Amino acid sequence: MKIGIVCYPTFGGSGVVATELGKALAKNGHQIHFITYQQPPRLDFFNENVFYHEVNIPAYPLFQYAPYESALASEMVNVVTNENVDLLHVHYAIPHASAAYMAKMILRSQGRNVPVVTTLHGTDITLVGKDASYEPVVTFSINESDGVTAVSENLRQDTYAHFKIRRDIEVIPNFIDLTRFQRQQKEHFKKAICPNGEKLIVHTSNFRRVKRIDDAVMTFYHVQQQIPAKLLLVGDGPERARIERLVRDLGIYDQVRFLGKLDAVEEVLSVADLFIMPSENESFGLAALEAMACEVPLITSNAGGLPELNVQGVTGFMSPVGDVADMVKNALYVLDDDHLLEFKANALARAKEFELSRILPLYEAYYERVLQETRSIEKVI
Ligand code: GMT
Repeated sequence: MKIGIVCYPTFGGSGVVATELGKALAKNGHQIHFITYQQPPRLDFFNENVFYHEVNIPAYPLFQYAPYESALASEMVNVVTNENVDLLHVHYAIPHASAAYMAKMILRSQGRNVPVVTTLHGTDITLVGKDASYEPVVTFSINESDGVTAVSENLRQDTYAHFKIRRDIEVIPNFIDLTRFQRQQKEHFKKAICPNGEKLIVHTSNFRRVKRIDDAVMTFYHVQQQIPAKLLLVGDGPERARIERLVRDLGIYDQVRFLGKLDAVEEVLSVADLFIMPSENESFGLAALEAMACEVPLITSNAGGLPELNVQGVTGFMSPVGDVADMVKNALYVLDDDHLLEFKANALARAKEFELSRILPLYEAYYERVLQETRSIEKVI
């Protein structure tokens, strides 16, 4: 198949899923055309089946806001036409699904039918998409997609609850490449950060409010009062300065390290004892899955799709959003040497259920189904 993939070229979950999916499809012999405004961070290698098309947005003094959606739709039309693309797969509804609809209509006017698959990732539905400024466009473009997937059952249900959706949504969860995400021998790194055998807690995110990093810090604050511990915060974003102030005000700056955006996050996860994700909402929690693959148990909230990943009392624990006292209690239980090894093994076993080789065929089968449906509709017309 020749597939056009549209995504945000960022370290964020949807961009990572789209890029890793494209790479895996290319390895399976499909021809993949990435269409983005910048080279995605994980697309830094050569593969004969991977192509990259940059969306060019010419500057013009009249534009206070550059018309990205139009430029993206035009690039989709060009790529489909020039490269004979069979199907477009857009990740994150806003504005990719509506740009894809526009491209589809232009192509149809030229006698070419190209189906569009939209994958909903989370904030495009739960946070941004619901806003009245976007809602009609999101509803329309989901309904007009030829296939729609969501990364968890919870996100699927949320989409039906918040938008008037007339079509089926297929759940295809996030996946993990266990050849990359696996526990590595990084003892020198662990010794440097935890020279006295402290327990190491890690949080990774894009430092947005929805991640409730205060709760991660407050949980750590209480944990380190009871056992020697360190906290690593990986990632960057709008909350960084505020969280740094909180850490200073609590007097724990020496025990907390801000590592910024890291590409090789698996190296940090390899030395972690516990991963903390107290999010207000989390459609799936790819960062938590990456931690589990590196044998790190979880302390998470029970928001969104997290109960579909974190098995209560087995791979870690879930607490109600904002219940720091419960997270402290659970973290101390998991970090206890009598329990830690079992939780680590359970985390890895659960991660294996989301191995790339299990999830990739679901996407391939879904593409086939959508293509067949499009062909049979064409025959009727
Ligand atoms: O975590 C983020 O805020 C980034 C966001 C994105 O859209 O890039 O991640 C979302 O998509 C990921 C991949 O499907 C999911 O694993 C994350 O749970 C989801 N984030 C939220 O729902 C907050």
